[in-house]
Amino acid sequence: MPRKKPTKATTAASALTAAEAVVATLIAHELDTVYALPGVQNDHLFEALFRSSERLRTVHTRHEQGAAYMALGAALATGKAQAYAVVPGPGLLNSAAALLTAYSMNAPVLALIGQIPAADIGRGLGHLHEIRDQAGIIERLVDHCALIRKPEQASRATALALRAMRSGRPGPAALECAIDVWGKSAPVTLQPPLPIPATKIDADALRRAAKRLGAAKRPMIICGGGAQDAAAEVTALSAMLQAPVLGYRRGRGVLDSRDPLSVTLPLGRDLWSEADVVLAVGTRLLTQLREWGIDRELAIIRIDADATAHNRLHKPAVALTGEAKPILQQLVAELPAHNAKRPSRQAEMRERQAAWRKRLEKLAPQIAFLEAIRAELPEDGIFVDEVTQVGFAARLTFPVYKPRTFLSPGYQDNLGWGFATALGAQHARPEVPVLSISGDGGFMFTANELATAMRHRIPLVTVVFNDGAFGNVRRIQQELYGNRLIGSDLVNPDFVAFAKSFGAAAARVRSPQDLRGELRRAFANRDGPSLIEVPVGAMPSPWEFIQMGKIRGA
Ligand SMILES: Cc1ncc(C[n+]2csc(CCOP(=O)(O)OP(=O)(O)O)c2C)c(N)n1
Ligand SMILES: [Mg+2]
Repeated sequence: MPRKKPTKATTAASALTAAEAVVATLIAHELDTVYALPGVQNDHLFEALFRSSERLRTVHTRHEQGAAYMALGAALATGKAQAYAVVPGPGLLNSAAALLTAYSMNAPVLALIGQIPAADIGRGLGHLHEIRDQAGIIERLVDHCALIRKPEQASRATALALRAMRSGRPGPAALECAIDVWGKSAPVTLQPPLPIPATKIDADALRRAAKRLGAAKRPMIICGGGAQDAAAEVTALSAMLQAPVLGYRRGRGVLDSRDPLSVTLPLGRDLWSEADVVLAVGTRLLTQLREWGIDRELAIIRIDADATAHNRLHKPAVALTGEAKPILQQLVAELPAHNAKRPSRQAEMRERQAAWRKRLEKLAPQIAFLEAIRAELPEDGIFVDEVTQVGFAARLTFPVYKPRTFLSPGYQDNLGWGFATALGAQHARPEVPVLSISGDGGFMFTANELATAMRHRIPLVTVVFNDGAFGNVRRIQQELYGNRLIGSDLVNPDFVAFAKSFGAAAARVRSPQDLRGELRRAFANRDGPSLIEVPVGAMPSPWEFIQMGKIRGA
């Protein structure tokens, strides 16, 4: 479909239901899928989805959290807006952890949420799925929400929500619509995509940033999720400044791990202690400012889409508000006029990375499995992280080559996000292999969505590391609470038989070498999902490499 130019002009009015207007507006914004779970409040919406199913696919899941996580995964893998639809009350609440995660990750996810009859909202009459102050609950989860009150408003409300999702700090939005409004029809004027305000770059601040960076002796760049669309600019700046680039969870893949200047957390902390200027791109810097510490010798230059984020913890030397890419483009253009000559830091970084790799060998079992995965996952394949031992190690050691190929849940770090999020990523990017890792604990949060993977033939490859425990919790109880184990042992199904019972391909392997072979087989099977169970023992703790404490300041 050719990209429509944003325009203020609107098309002529024709009679549409509110639901049809929303669907037509989603299509005009180039959405191609709604992840959804139906119910009576939304019957008219599904009727409209049925009628438009050639242009807007409906992918139904087995639980609302699956629908919302799939939309999140699709948004993270594509960088484009995605939508999900659920019934009110329990439907909304079932999807809420994913919506919260989308908020935390600034991911453009649109929630379409049903409502009880319009005239009775707020009256406490006990309608099906009624919940007190649904709008108030939604308001805490998103930056933009609205109730569609009549069909005439539906298209513009949708376009406004989709614009809000991409303006300022990006993130999710929600639209509510009552059971008796979705199906009402009226002459509706469809709202084409509204122009997204371009980043206005503060020229003075930009010059000051270029001067500071240009004069820096030991500059460093730290990337968060907000840098994912600025890989070329970060790469250019890193080379010009000989600045190492730290990416941990959401910032991984912005600079290719094969670049010697690309570093992860432990070495990043050492470099933070030595740096005189840090360029922070699309990151909250919470770990750095709260855990690692800061002093007057270190000047921070912040680029953040959210103007209110700059001064929350620390006043930066220079603050630039807006999308990272256009700001960094100008910085790349301005820097040569101010840039000092610096010796190459490549050899130094290679050496220091090697020294850290030696220390990280403590995580040998995790690293061996990750090496097997990296060897089989193509360069542009997507790795979806989880809150599990192999995931923690992946954040520290897994080489990532491209942006948007390492999906990690950010500060929610919510157990159980991985499998359904990965399903969404694979659904939205069918042309690349997606690999999901989970522990036995996390996998069971959304394991029911294997049915969704079968129904929609989603060729996701899932590796479940089974230690029969909430292993992370169990280890903490062993090490810090005198081995008083509570609530951390797990009784599991036979994961291979479980996956096969859905019709999925499944296998069990015990060694990294056998995992490689099975992965190759699984990636070749594009016909549907594959699960590989890896029985494992307790794994060494990664926490000494993650929570490393203060290194600067008083
Ligand atoms: C939503 C949510 N609930 C609880 C936790 C706390 N938590 C962190 S790790 C963990 C155990 C993970 O178990 P599993 O998935 O089997 O991975 P393992 O540590 O055994 O590798 C728990 C319960 C969390 N991070 N998120
Ligand atoms: Mg486990």
